[in-house]
This record gives sequence, structure tokens and C-alpha cells, in this order.
Amino acid sequence: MTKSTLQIARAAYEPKVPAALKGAVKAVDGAKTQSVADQSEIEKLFPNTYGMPVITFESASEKVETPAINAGVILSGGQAPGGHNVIVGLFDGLKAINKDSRLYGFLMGPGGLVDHNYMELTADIIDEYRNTGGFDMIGSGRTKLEETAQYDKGLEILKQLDIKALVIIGGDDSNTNACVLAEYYKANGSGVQVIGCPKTIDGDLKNEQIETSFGFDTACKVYSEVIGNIQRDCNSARKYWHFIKLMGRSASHIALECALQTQPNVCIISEEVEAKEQSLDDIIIQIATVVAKRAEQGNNFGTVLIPEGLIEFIPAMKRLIAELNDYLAHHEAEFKNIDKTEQRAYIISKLSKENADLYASLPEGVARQLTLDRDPHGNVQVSLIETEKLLAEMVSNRLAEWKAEGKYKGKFASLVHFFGYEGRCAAPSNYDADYCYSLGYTASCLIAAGKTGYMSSIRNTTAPASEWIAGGIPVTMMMNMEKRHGEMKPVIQKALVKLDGAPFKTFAANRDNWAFNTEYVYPGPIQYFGPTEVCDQTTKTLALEQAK
Ligand code: FBP
Repeated sequence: MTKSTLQIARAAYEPKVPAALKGAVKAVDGAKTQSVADQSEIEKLFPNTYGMPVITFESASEKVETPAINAGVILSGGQAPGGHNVIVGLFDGLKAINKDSRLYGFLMGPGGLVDHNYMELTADIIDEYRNTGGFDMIGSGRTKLEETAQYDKGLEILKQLDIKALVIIGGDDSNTNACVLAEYYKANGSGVQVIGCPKTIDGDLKNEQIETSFGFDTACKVYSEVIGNIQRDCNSARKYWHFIKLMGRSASHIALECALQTQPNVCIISEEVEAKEQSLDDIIIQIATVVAKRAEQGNNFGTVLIPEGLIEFIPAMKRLIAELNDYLAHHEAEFKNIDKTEQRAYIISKLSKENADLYASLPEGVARQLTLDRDPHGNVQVSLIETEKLLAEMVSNRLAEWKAEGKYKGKFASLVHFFGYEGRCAAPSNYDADYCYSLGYTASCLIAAGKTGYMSSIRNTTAPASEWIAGGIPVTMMMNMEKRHGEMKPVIQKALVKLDGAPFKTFAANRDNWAFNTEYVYPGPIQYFGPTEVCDQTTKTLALEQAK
């Protein structure tokens, strides 16, 4: 395989790790824990893994002889920069425990465990993937592990390969399933430990103990570089408004972080739209007002950042989507049998009056996108909904009306973009390379300490890596009960943008200035070599959140 010069140089990068992980470690137990909400229900559902203490790893004076460990690893869900380094760190950690330890990768996501598709990850394979982006070492998939038949099928291959522990690298849903699996394997006495790792570019798997999910840092830096380039382009040509949708599923963390990095003219935050109960029309007026005011200064150009999940946060749309989700969860087969040309009318006939009226008012494309297949976790695939086009079109129509009324005199030409897949497999930034390697290495320590139902955790990551704190958080601690597929389920609470948090407040304090004055920042590409203040900076979100 031909490699770029950067890839070759980057392979030699040695990830920075917490000082405690540099030699022998000992696990120190904290106090007993509780779930964030619905304590009695969660405890009942997880009798064997509820209430466990938070673990911290500290340096130990001498290494305890540990027998070789066979472990398995799974990449679950969407790609996120740094996934390979989690596996590499896990491998190095297992080998440091005992050089005869072995690591098996299950192929193409959780389905690989159930279907017994795997490969042994030997040192030569691992070395090929150090500090690389992508999940192609073993592939990823979105199969949901939720049936006992799947757990039992998985157990067959785990026993056959003498695997003591399974590491599942995934987002909130995959880590929830990892915990269900941990509970099942503990309850049935099979002894297989299950450890999770917090992955997702969306940044929505975080809480008091998990500072950030890996991949968020790199993905935001990639998008911010390109947004910066677009801003410089539009500030040069001065003739386009760019509507840029950013991935991130429900949460607006990516849009907010990119706004903090690039200072666009408008950035919509879904969580604020919901809190203020804004309608689609309110959002159109908000954007069109900025366009019109800038036009008065002769500035017929600008940038608008739109979070991928916006549509679901407009309260009326949310009610519509919830009813659609429930209805389609129970009538999927019936709906699929209906001729495509009849589907819109069919849906309208099945919805309550309020939702049917709203659904009928949507442009054909958006209406169709709302009924497309849900992902395996029952979520609308928001990345398929072209909100950027919807907003650009509606703003254009509104400006045309204002022009006719004599309220607006500018020129409006829009271009639309969607940035998501471009960033998910980027070579991890130093932050993600270090963080991921440390997460993987810590997972090996949790395995050696006999833990199950834990998520690997690295804290204090705005400090230099040597001061980072490695440990494990019981997954049940992050859980609450939520409605999924029409049923109440225990799930890890999704972290949305907090309107009273420092990142949003910083944005809110500056957005009027960014809207009407051209205050663009051009972050440039991720730097892998050079001064630490250029190469090792965290996201602005993390820096603001941790600056307590
Ligand atoms: P995860 O939640 O699995 O990390 O995936 C994140 C994500 O990139 C979302 O931002 C996006 O909505 C979704 O995946 C796209 O899914 P797919 O890769 O299946 O198209």
C-alpha cells in the first residue's frame, strides 16, 4: 500500500499518556455510585453491575505477574478519528501485562461477534495503523447487540478463542448495549468482562466523568479548517451566502465548536431552538434579518452553520417525528408495501390533525426523508435530511417577499454544503491520538483488574498529558430510562448542548458582533508537528467547560 509522506512520518509519533500508565499500575476504588436518574429501575435491571465504584489507576511500586489475557475488540457505529489508536493502546497495554496476551478484532462491527467473523491483531498489523484515521483495520457496523440469542452466539466464539474480555468502542447506544452485555455475562457466570470506550464525533457522550468522546476534536478541527476557507473565499468574492450543515446527529456540539473556532455570521443551535420553542418560520426570519442587515452595509455574503439535527428540535417537528417514529415502529411492513406515490397521503391519513397538517406543509423531499428507514437504534437518519437546502430556499423566498415590500434591497445567492463524512476518518489530531491511545491502554488495565460494565475514562485532559487521570466509570452511573422504539429502556443519557454552559454562553455573548461585522477566524489545517500551542490545543468547548 502506498503511503503519503505525512503518513510515514506520523506512524513514528509516540502518543503522550498519563504518567500513571507509564509503568506498573494499581486500581484504586472510589465511592459507590448511582445512576444519574431512575435509580431503582436501573438497579433492578442491572443487579450485578449497578452501584460499582469509580476506578482510578495510580502508579504501583512493582509489577504484579499477570497471566496472558486474550481480549476481543469491536468498533461500533460511525467512524471517528482515533479509533485505531484505541486498539493500538489496548494491544500495547495487553502486551505490557503479559507478552503472550492476544487481541482479536471482530469484523464490521458488533455483527462480527454474532457471526463469528474475526481476525487476530498481531504486532505487524497493529504497527500499520498507529496514529491513522479510519476504522478500516477491522471495519465498523451498526448491528445492535440486544437479543440474548446474539449474546449466546457471541459467547460461543469468545469461549472458543478463550477471550476473557471484550472491548466495545462506540457511542452512547453501543456503550449502553455493552453494559447490558456485561450484566448478562456476569449474571450467567460466563466470566467474560465487557469494557466500553467513548467514541463519537458528535461529542454527545460526555458527563461529569467522561470529558469528551474521541473524534470530536479532530472532526471539528477538520470542519473548522474548511469553514474558515469558505469564509475567506466569501470575504474575497463577496457574492455568496454559504449554508453549511454540520454532522452531529441530535446534539449541536459540532456546530457550536465550529462557530467558536471560526466566528460565522449565523450559527443555529438546536437546543436553543427547542428551549425558545422557535418555529421554522422564526429561524427563517432570524437568518433573513442578518442577511438583510448585512446587505444594508453592502455585504451580500456570509456563512450560516446549521446543526444536522435541527429539524428534530423545532418543537412542532419534534412532535411530528415522535408520532412518525412510533407509528413506523409498529407499521413498518405495512408502510413499505404502499406504493411510493401514495406514501405521503398514507402518512397524512394516519397522523393526528396537528402533525398531519405540518407534514402536508413540508416540501416533498423533506417529507419523504422523514419516513426513510430508521437506523438500528430507531433514530431518524438526520444526516439524510437536507436542512441546509430547506433553509437556503426558505430564506431566499422570504427575502423575495421583503424585496417586494421594499424592506430589502440586497442580492442573495446561496450555496449549500454538508460537512460530515469528510471529517470522520481524518488522521487524529495529537489530542485524539493521545486520548485514544490512553483510553485503549486504560481498557487493558480495567481488564487486568477484573472489571466489567465499565467505560474506560481519561480525565483532566486540558492539562498536559502526563497529568491526565486514567480510570474506569461504571456505565450504569450514566444511565436513565428513555422511550425508544415506543418502549421505556435503560440508556446512557445523551449530553446535549447546555444553554447555561460556558461554550454556549461565550457564543451567545459574541454572535451579534459576528453576525453584522465580518469577524471570521481562519483556523487552518490540523498541525501534527510543531509548537505545542499549535499542535496540542484542545477544542474550545473542552477548554471553556473545564475552565472552572
Ligand atoms: P455515531 O453516533 O455512531 O458515532 O455516528 C455519528 C454520525 O457520524 C452522526 O454524526 C451521523 O448522523 C451518523 O453518524 C451518520 O451515520 P452513517 O454513518 O450510518 O451514515
